[in-house]
Amino acid sequence: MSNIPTEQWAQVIEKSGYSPVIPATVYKKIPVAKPGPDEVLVNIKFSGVCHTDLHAMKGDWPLDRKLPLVGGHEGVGVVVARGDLVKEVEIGDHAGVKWLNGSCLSCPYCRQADEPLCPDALLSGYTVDGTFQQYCVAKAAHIARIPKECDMEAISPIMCAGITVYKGLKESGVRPGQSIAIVGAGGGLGSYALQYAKAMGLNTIAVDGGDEKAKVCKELGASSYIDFTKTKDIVKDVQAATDDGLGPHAVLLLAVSEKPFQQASEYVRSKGVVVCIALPAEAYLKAPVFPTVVRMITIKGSYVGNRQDTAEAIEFYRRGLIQTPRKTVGLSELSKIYELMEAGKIAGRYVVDTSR
Ligand code: 8ID
Ligand code: ZN
Repeated sequence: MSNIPTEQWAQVIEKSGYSPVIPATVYKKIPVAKPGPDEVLVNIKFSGVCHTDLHAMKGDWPLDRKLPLVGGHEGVGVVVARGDLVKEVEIGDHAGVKWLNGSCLSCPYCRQADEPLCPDALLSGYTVDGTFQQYCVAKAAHIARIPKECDMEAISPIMCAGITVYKGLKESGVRPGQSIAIVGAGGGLGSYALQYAKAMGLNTIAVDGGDEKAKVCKELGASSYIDFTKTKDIVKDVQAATDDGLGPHAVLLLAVSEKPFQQASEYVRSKGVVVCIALPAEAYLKAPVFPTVVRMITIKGSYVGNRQDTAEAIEFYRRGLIQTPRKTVGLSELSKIYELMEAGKIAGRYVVDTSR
């Protein structure tokens, strides 16, 4: 433990809200926490910035979080200390700290590997301090194992964005050769969804807005791109993008906007599956009963992933099937990222480097 400092740089949310003029997150020095008996301390090198972190800062979800709070849940670094009960993680291992920081491992959900549903789940950067600091504590059982050959900067957003869309694709039940609409495809989750879907042999219909998002989506292998800001009839356009014109077999909803949640059940193919992943504040799902019934549509939620999903999503990356289109800045510049995110101007992901 001798090389571990007692103080470190962190971005701390001190109050709720959001204003580009007076950012709610403050870059300052705070004490380094000590890991408990079943925990590890990870020297975070890089962390992706997820739209969830912006929700946490604004406090716009119906879920309480701690304050003051260190946000962030896509952190990757090196294990520098471990509690007495930890046997399976070595000092020097590379590890990822995910949204699911810990769970009880004994409730009916945990026993069946639905750990994200654990009523006592600890959430990084929400109910416990997260990865926008240089040293982060996490439950040893839940850290992601990062192969040493993987670049820590590029793999960091897999810890949430990658795992979440990988799990969402599994939940959609689509099979190779089928088609999927990815709504919000040019954003953080979307840019991974396009790649995992392509690696699984799916045709992808990317939906997002603007030319920069179009470019990223095409580069990541989207079969077609529909600009929601330009289309006159999104239902017709999405359906027309499928080979037989009947619509995609599934839809992944990744856009932080209520409207697509109303539209998806209209353009998904009969017997298709709409997977809700984005969490726009105060939004409602609405679908007309008659066509939903007679077209046998499934609408479901999907929430991060379990430890096995994590290992699988990382393995796709390790095999070279997934890239991270990204911009990297210092941790000190976090508020600038929130401004761009709020304006919907981020194509791919922003990553922060905790050393600057
Ligand atoms: O486990 C989960 N369910 C989970 C995990 C991680 C993140 C859920 N999330 C949630 C986040 O909290 C957030 O609400 O998923 C949402 C998306 O996160 P993100 O990918 O990190 O956000 P982003 O990078 O800002 O991308 C959002 C994209 O949506 C597009 C934007 O242009 C942007 O590219 N978009 C919007 I806003 N409205 C759109 C619309 N009407 C749209 N794209 C198509 N149609
Ligand atoms: Zn996230």
